[in-house]
Amino acid sequence: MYLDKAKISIKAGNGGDGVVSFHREKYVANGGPDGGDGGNGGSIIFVASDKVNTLNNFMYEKKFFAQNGQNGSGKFCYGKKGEDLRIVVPCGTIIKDAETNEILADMYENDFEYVCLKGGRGGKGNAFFKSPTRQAPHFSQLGEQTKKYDVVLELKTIADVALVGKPNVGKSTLLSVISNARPKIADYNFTTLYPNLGVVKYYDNSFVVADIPGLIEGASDGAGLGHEFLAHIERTRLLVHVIDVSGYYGNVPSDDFKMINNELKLYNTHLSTLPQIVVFTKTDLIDDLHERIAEFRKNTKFKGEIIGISSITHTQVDTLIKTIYEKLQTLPKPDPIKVEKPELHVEDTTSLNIEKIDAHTYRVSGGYIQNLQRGIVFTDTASNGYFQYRLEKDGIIDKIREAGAQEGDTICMGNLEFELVD
Ligand SMILES: Nc1nc2c(ncn2[C@@H]2O[C@H](COP(=O)(O)OP(=O)(O)OP(=O)(O)O)[C@@H](O)[C@H]2O)c(=O)[nH]1
Ligand SMILES: [Mg+2]
Repeated sequence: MYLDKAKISIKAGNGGDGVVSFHREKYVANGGPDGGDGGNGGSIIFVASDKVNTLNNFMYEKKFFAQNGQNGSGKFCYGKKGEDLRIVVPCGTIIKDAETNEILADMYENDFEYVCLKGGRGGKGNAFFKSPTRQAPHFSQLGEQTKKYDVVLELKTIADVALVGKPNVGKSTLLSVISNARPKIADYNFTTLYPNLGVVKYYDNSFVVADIPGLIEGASDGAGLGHEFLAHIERTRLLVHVIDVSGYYGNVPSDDFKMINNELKLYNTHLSTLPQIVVFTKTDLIDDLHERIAEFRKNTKFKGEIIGISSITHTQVDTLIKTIYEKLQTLPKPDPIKVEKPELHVEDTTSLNIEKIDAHTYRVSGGYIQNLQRGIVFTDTASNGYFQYRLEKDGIIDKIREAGAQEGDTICMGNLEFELVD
């Protein structure tokens, strides 16, 4: 089981409602308003971690809803804030808006946090609305209601180095010798079915190596495990091209080298332009390494480093680690993928739509109305008066008339219906 793409639903918590409450105490007449604010809802926060390498956690769990804020209460008590929901993803996960496919974030660095959805704001309690002219407000504000969104998570592993080569040449064995990874190793093709990552220590420094399933001729047409996993090494800086030099299976190292390079080219030009270090493995089985290297150079014209190693006897393994580390110092780290859309949820407090639904009925909707109505208690005369005042002042009534509405026509706004009068 290996998941490198997942679609999940996320929702920040709703804001809690503010409340209407008045101070009550024996012998104290007309206590003032003491309704507390609602708590903010919890946010949805993605966290990058190098402790996980797959998106397997999202195989069954698809809904991630943060906690709602609690409603306020009397005696100026604030509602409790909803808890944030932190969703841990492997480093290198790209988060996209499922609807538009735009990139929201690249979870590039370990511990990087991305606040994808902010919790809904808590509503104000009536104590907040007290003013010199309004001593006893009988209204409070509702909490902000949040929306559910779908996002796609895509894993584009961040490794500095990738081991490429034919199956069974000893890639996983090498990874197990140089790093903390313990991949499966066996004497047959396609032992490795999914990418493995390992951290290689070099004195006080370290780098990350990815071991991917072996490639065979025709991988670009889907042969073997195909090109599927090359997407995982697109962000590496260096390829370590692993070749079985023993000839035990009748292979010719220079032919293997050309075949793999051709497959890389067929997959995408970027991978085939990465610098390579050639590693000849299984040198414990031969005693003419230098002749084999010379022949390889002659057949391939390869001018880069060639290091002969044995993962069994550990011959030259330290030299290889040092060579890789030093080469990496000359290669800049790739930049994170550019974010196309910085925010998933953009608060809309301005849009306004006026539509005629029949001869004498108009519907007014949009972010402006929703935002305004959130703070209105229609059973309260003062609050209601404020609503009407804003509709006039912000020119909404004029716009409704411009849309063709006449005296006596019905206007619908959210749950509210009223007649247009002068
Ligand atoms: N003698 C010898 N055998 C080795 C060496 N390195 C790996 N092997 C053996 O080669 C076989 C294949 O090793 P793996 O590490 O599984 O090879 P792989 O390249 O990861 O293979 P796939 O996952 O199938 O692509 C195993 O039997 C290993 O024990 C080596 O340096 N010397
Ligand atoms: Mg393997």
